[in-house]
Amino acid sequence: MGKATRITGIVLKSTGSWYNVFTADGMIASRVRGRFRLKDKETTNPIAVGDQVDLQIEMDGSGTIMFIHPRWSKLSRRAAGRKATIEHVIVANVDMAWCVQSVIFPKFNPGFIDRFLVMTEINELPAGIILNKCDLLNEELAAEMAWWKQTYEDMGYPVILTSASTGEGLEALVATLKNKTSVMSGPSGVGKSSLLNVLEPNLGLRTGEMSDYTQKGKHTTTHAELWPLSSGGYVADTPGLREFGIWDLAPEDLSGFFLEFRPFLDNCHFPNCTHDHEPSCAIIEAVNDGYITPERYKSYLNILSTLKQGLKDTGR
Ligand SMILES: Nc1nc2c(ncn2[C@@H]2O[C@H](COP(=O)(O)OP(=O)(O)OP(=O)(O)O)[C@@H](O)[C@H]2O)c(=O)[nH]1
Ligand SMILES: [Mg+2]
Ligand SMILES: [Zn+2]
Repeated sequence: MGKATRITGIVLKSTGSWYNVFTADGMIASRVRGRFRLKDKETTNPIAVGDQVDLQIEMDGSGTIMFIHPRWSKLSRRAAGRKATIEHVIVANVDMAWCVQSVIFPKFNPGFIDRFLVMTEINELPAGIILNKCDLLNEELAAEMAWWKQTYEDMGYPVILTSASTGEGLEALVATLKNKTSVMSGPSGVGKSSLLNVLEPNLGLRTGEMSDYTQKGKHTTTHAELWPLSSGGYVADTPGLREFGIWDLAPEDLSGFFLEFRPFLDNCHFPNCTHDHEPSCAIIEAVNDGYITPERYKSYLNILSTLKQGLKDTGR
């Protein structure tokens, strides 16, 4: 037999044992060599959706993944239900990450957004926020959401209000997804798959009912998958998350990833200030002076305490 064929492609879907790799020769169902799985124990998935890989084509037409190209970006989080030392890469090689929230049903969750933004800042990944189901807004909630929109926009994050039901905001969304690779992440039931179905009706993604009892989603999407957009580019739909876990961050480094905290960080009395109890803290002063919102500061304290608890849990 001659030299084995090698071909490069991008992983559009991973089911755990099989990967759909999109190549110049079409989609090739591929497997991993055992050694890749063992090589890096710090991650749940050494090969993620979005990875660029080199395949060797086997006799039966399937691929064997021989090489993973270095990632130039990633959206990752702490692996669920495991120790804080394990990373889960949601998607690799994306230009932009969107945190999708619903304004109600399930309840808007700013704590989720703030954890998401910490991870995108750590990974230096541009991020934005989608506030979906705005057809369900009443006057009071609309004012509240307008406040959050302004708050995050002031930090430099784009915020788009959308409705998969009425189509509101979808033009803006289409424009920002065009010719880029983007990812939609967020809690279950916020409408990630519904939004993509409206943008790209032939996708036919499965969408879920809401649980009447808890008003939470039912985790309808079970795998991350990249979809080509007819306007150019790709978008990844991902499974809903209960919480966006932060991976590999020392508590004292957290404040640097709250963008609006940055101008004040050098002015604390103690250089290793964690801004929760220390005297002469410039962050606490900035909150009192109205430069940092109490909501974001509270969110910071919540995350700080989980990071400190995480250190205890792992015995570090
Ligand atoms: N009123 C209203 N309902 C919506 C909207 N978008 C989605 N829904 C409904 O919300 C429910 C959940 O939608 P999905 O698209 O499955 O949510 P998801 O974020 O993909 O959820 P997971 O796949 O579980 O993570 C479905 O019943 C949708 O019909 C919206 O803009 N307005
Ligand atoms: Mg879904
Ligand atoms: Zn401080």
